[in-house]
Amino acid sequence: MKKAIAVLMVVFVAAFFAIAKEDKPQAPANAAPKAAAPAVSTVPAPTEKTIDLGNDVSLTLVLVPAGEFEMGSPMEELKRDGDEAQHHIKLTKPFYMGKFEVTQLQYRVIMSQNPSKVGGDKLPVENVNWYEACRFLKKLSDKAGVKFRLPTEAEWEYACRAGTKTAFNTGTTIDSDFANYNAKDAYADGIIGTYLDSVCEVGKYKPNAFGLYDMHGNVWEWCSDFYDEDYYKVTPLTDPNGPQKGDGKVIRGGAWNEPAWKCRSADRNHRGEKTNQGVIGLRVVMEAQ
Ligand SMILES: [Ca+2]
Ligand SMILES: [Ca+2]
Repeated sequence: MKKAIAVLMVVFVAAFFAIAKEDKPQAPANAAPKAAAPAVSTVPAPTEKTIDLGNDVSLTLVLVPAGEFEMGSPMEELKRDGDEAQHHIKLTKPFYMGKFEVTQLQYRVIMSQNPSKVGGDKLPVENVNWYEACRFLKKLSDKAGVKFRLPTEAEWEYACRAGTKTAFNTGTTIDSDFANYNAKDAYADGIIGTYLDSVCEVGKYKPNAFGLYDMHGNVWEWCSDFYDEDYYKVTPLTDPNGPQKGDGKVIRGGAWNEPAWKCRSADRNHRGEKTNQGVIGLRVVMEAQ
């Protein structure tokens, strides 16, 4: 009798497991093996990067995304120049750009000297010619172990506009609450403002939508491109980097002594590579890794 019960229990337990096994959902015979999900980062790319220059000095950069924009100015823009014909440009690579103009402190820590006419650690370095700017960038690259360079003219304007299409990244006009320029005359529907008559500390005014300061005014900023007034007629529409030769190098953004119209996003200006002036400085670009 005991033996019969034991046999029954074995049969019962075996049947139970057989049923349980059948209840378990089975993968269809023809199902493909499940592919591993691609790694999706939920952490947004950093929008700022800070580079240590030693001696407690650092350099902060802002990530400028790849994108497209209308480079140049529309025909109706007040006081535009003939070299600003509007055309659609595509920049295929994001890049990091100096949040501020290069300061005298940053320049000195890399070059062990300061050429500026008006001294001050937080003032932008000025009175640097194009070759000196490039030497600074080379030494900075060697020190940081990353490539620094000047912006191309297209990168500069794209960064300045930060998505805006108006004469300034502040709108159809600008005033002395927004930038350091010669505000003795009003531009378009703007107002007459305070003229500081001097360079000022970087970062004093509000940044643009990319987080870049002083793109309008304070000091002109060297670009890597040669200047040619007709370049926009022949420019490649993707990642342009200027003509092969030209009348000096491009400077952008206007300066503390310039009227508003010379500080417009689209305004182009140029100087010989060996020109040192107290109104010209630079801003760095670091290639996004
Ligand atoms: Ca500037
Ligand atoms: Ca111009």
